[in-house]
Amino acid sequence: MVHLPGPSADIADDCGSEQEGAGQQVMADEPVLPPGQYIPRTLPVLHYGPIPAFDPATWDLRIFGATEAASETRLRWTDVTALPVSELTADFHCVTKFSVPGLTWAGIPATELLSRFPPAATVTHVMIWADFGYSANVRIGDFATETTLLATHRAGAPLTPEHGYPVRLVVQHLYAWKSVKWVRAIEYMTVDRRGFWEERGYHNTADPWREQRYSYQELDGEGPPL
Ligand SMILES: Nc1nc2c(c(=O)[nH]1)N[C@H]1C(S)=C(S)[C@@H](COP(=O)(O)O)O[C@H]1N2
Ligand SMILES: [Mo]
Repeated sequence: MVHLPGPSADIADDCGSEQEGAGQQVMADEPVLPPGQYIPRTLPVLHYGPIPAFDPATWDLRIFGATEAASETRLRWTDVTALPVSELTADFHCVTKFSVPGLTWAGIPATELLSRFPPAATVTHVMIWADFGYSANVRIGDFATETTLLATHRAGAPLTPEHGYPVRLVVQHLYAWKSVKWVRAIEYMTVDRRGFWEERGYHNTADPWREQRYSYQELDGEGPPL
């Protein structure tokens, strides 16, 4: 069943606000999707390159770059599993236009990592690194949102290998390519750099509610070039 996008895009254009929900009619059981999105039958698996093997004895998560402390942090898997967790239910929006409503995640809030391993005051962005060179840059404000998680679980069970086991980022309010699977490092940056897809023609910010899909939209703010 294909779900057609709600009127949020038109409303945003008319009133100059990108917020959804203002005055629109929505059926109670119909999720409101960002413009141009549809709901697929199942959660697709989508990534570039192979699924990395996980060995808890050698695996680590590095926090490096412009840290407040002089040195970088290297967490082992047992360090990560000792951190506090929280839960999140959120829709998942891929730039290829599928949206999966109501996924339930559990994991370490990004705010928890930021408070335990603080960035320098000058940090503006983070680069989230995975195995095999995949990366995504995220503005510090998007990363520091309460709903941003380093997820270890989905639907009450550990992530499956293809969905990012042992740990993936979930930035629920951005297109899913920013939700890096198999996270191995968090780099604090004082100058923005583009990640894997951002360097290959995708939007630097990636807000699905503003339909920020492609990098050319950055030139004139919104929409395709005339
Ligand atoms: N490491 C890594 N993470 C990644 C990707 C990737 O290629 N490599 N693809 C991204 C994209 S484009 C999407 S849509 C989601 C898909 O997540 P899923 O496979 O769990 O549905 O993962 C994101 N995270
Ligand atoms: Mo995607």
